[in-house]
Amino acid sequence: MSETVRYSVAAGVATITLNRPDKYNALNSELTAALQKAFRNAAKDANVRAVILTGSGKGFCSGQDLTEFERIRSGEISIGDHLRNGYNALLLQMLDLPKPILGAINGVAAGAGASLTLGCDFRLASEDASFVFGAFVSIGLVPDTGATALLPQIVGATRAFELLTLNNNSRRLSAEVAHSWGLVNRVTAPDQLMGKAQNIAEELAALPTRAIGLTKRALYGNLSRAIAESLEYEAQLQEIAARTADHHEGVQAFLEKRPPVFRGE
Ligand code: LHQ
Repeated sequence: MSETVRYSVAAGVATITLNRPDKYNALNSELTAALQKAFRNAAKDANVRAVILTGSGKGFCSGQDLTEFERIRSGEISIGDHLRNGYNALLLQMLDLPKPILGAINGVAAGAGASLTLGCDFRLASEDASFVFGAFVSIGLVPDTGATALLPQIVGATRAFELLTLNNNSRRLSAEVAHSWGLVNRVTAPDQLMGKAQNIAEELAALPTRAIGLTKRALYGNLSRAIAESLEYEAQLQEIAARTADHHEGVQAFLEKRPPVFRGE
């Protein structure tokens, strides 16, 4: 398996680790494909009865790798298809996996990285973790990877709008507030994160796996058509947003390490 994702199994628990620590585990095409493969492996291995998703280093996942955007901006890759084949397929894979997924959120989760935490069934956050749901809008894009469907369900529409617009890098949502808003199940000391994640995952793995899979279907199955529709709608809207001058400015500003100047164009 690709080095951009580490995969290991212990005591019925598969641990999938995003592994581009110098980029805060930004998602490039290789990493997204490797993640899809890891979830396929976890799905078909009968010895795996629970999954942990975590990140290596200081970040959980910083979303789309913005250095890869050049290929999207040049038109070499369609942003809608990039979402459909990459992130949307991955999120549906997570929601459809008939085994529990525990997100062990070790650091900052931004953009599609924050959306991936919503695809987990149980979120355990380190005290060092934080969320940047406004990362999409900060680069002139529409929230994607299911954030527009899942976030309002978890925190309510009022908080979802605020998070998806004003929750930028300088106004990160801390693990503590995320906990009080019901966005994460538990918060723990950083050095205890992986031990606690393994303990909870083993507890989940020891439960009747079929019943857990069916519980996931009951929880998300009714929503899955709505979520699939939302994912497709996000992809269509993203194609529009990606053509705006503000999006180009947002990405350019990040790459040049300067604040963006948006003109509403
Ligand atoms: C990065 C990234 C990154 C590359 C940190 N890329 N290098 C998907 C597909 C298609 C279309 C559209 O949409 C999407 C969904 C999306 O995910 S759109 C949103 C994409 N993500 C972002 O815009 C987040 C950009 N990153 C940030 O805002 C910050 O880096 C965060 C808040 C993640 C962390 O901030 P800091 O703690 O201040 O760390 P840093 O900014 O210094 O980042 C550490 C390193 O990681 C740094 O590299 P360097 O070589 O300078 O040390 C960053 O350049 C790199 N990095 N995110 N997404």
